[in-house]
Amino acid sequence: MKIHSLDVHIVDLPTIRPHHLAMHTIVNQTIVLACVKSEDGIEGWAEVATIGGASYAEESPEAIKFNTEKYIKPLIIGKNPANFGAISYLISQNVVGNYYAKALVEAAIIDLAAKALNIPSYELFGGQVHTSLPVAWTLASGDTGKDIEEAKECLAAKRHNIFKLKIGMGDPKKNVQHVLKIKEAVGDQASVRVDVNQAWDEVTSLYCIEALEAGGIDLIEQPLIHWNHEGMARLADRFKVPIMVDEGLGHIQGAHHIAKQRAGNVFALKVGKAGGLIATKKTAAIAEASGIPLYGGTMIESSLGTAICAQLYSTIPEIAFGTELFGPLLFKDTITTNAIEYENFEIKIPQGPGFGMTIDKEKVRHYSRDAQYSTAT
Ligand code: MUC
Ligand code: MG
Repeated sequence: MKIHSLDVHIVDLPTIRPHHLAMHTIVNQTIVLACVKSEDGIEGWAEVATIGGASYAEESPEAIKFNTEKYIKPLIIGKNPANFGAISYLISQNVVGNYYAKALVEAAIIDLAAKALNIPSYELFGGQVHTSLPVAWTLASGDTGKDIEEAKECLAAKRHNIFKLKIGMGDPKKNVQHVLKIKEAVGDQASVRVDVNQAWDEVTSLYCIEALEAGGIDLIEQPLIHWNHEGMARLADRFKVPIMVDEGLGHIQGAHHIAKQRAGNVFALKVGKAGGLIATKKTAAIAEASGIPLYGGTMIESSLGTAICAQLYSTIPEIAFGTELFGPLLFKDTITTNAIEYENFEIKIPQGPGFGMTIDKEKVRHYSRDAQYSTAT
């Protein structure tokens, strides 16, 4: 079997409410979709997401699409999708960086390879260890009262009992008070964690983390700018509450350095930032070998991107801090005909073939930015 074509679509999907991060407020989440087709017409689909154009990661959705079409596509046409590891290696030898683009193409080829074998993609990664995984919800409405209401609804519906609060925007002291009010409202019924998205300096981190730790907060995600590994190591050494590295963790070489320096004592995995499923699995191995616990992160992907991450995370034995694969619940609409299921505070791992999701091409057409799409397929 050979890969015959690759198409990339930028899709803007509205969210159910504004989602506030330090660098951007999401009202329309942009996802990038890729479709690879074999000569005999089997399709492999994949999704990656980034946040706020180029404000969160170095690659914007437009850069992902352009570089995939111009520089990665010629490397994969005519190749056998069953050899997806060799194809990813070839891409890495010819394209520097561009991790989200690489993840997108690799995942589409894996979907195709698994569909051709009529098996779920996780079987290509050692098979499933988990059939479901704990799933956090991010409270990021920007309003304490609304966040408490949202948290209580989630608890009552048995949907989430882990809450992550985005507190990088605005006054750090007020944000800490906001977090502590929410923790007080949910008490021992839930784990409350914060994501600072790189917004604090070390001095601010010292007094804020002290107050958060005293208030029973369970995890502090990326307080410092992504390059400040030494600062992260000092914080991880100083506090009992775990300091998780997210934006600071990308390629596997960086993961190795962070592990050696203990520049964070929990790793937030993400398939996009690592550059694909193979690299994510390698990152998990680096963490395992270093005694660093894992968290299954998200870039707020819709159902397809969430299925990709969920299937891969399901093959990793220990995900001690659970996952945050809530993406589909934040979107008003979906680009697949089947949905990701959530039950009893967990995400159910989608079953195959491929990543287990069926694309709704009408919806892709409807939300796609690409005017060419209707004629291209
Ligand atoms: C991030 O930094 O973790 C994940 C959940 C969320 O609300 O934002 C993202 C990105
Ligand atoms: Mg984060």
